[in-house]
Amino acid sequence: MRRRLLMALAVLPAVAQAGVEDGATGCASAPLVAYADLPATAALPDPFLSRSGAALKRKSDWPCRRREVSQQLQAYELGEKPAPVPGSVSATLDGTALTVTVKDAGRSVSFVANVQLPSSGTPPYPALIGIGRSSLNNAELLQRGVAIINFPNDDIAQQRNGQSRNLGKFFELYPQREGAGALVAWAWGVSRLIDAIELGALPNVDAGRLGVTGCSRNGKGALMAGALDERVALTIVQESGSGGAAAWRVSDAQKAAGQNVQTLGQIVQENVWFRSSFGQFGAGAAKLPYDHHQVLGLVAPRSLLVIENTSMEWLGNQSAWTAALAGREVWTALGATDRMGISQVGGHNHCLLPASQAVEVNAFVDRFLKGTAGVATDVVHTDGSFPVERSRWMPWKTPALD
Ligand code: MCU
Repeated sequence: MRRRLLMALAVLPAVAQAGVEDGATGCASAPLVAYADLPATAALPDPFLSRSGAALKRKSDWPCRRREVSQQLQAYELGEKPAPVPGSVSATLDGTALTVTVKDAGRSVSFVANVQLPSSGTPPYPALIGIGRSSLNNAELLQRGVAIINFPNDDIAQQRNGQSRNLGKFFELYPQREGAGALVAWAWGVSRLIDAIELGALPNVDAGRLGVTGCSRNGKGALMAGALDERVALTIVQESGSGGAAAWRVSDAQKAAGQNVQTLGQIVQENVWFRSSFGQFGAGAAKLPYDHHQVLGLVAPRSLLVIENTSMEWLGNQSAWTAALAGREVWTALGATDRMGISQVGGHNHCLLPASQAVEVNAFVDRFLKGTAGVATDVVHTDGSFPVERSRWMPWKTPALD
């Protein structure tokens, strides 16, 4: 009997275990608060207090806390990410063009992602998904054994200007979701691309070793894609600025100090990256029950590298430094500090990766996508002069969770 069972198991096809976008289960959270009832909080909110006010005690408390912040981010800022629909994704590969088709409720859309395979290594390769494209050291990454996939984000949700609202394939599939921001539409699309890879649409790519990256506006997208899908092993957010690595509150403070910084109030006018109702926070970010240090924290305990450019005041250089340091405390609480890196280097054009940061990208890619042992990823530095006012912005304590 026992022998027969073992034989039956052995002939099962070797299907890789599919991951899940959000692995939290059995969470009991205090309800979301309506905008009118949100209290103003000057400091960056405490990442370690759940919505009920209870302090986190164990590492195992993190998935439900993470879910709470993800819900807040979607409810107030991005728009809700549609849940995966089982059986809705199919894909075909023609040369380097991967066509992904998603069907839901009688509607169907297709998008094309372009795939470049590396010139070294052994398949299945790890892969980096570029929002639009990757602005990293791509030639080097391909030589080092990493595939690069271009995700056509503008096709999923347009971002030309403030008139781009509700345009793109996401809104063709989900017309009832108008008002959602482009960032969440892109994050949804990246998840469907990952579904297709998990289905085996790219036989030479390893669905268990995927990263996302993007620069500037597309860096904001990379952050949201990594934050909202736990199947993403490594997130590299490049010069994302306000709406990405920067904290809305600290950007408001930079602006109040006379600097030319993009704030929440400005960004909701410029483009459609955020849900239309996000404009209600435009007078100031203090009513948000979270800030972007916690959006960075949604990636924890997976790996995150934040690359910023100190020369660009508009991006909220001081704000991104402060928020990234605050966000890194989440990894510290989870005992995974060296999975989160912060690198801020100026003196170069926007989205042109300096050689010193390419070294850091390679280290994160080697350790977290290629799985190379013994690679140091302790990266925390800025060439800016940004004294961090911890008592002002982080008046909370980082717990050592059991
Ligand atoms: C840093 O990302 C944006 C920024 O938020 C915008 O204000 C500016 O117009 O464009 C940046 C960008 O995407 O540059 C390519």
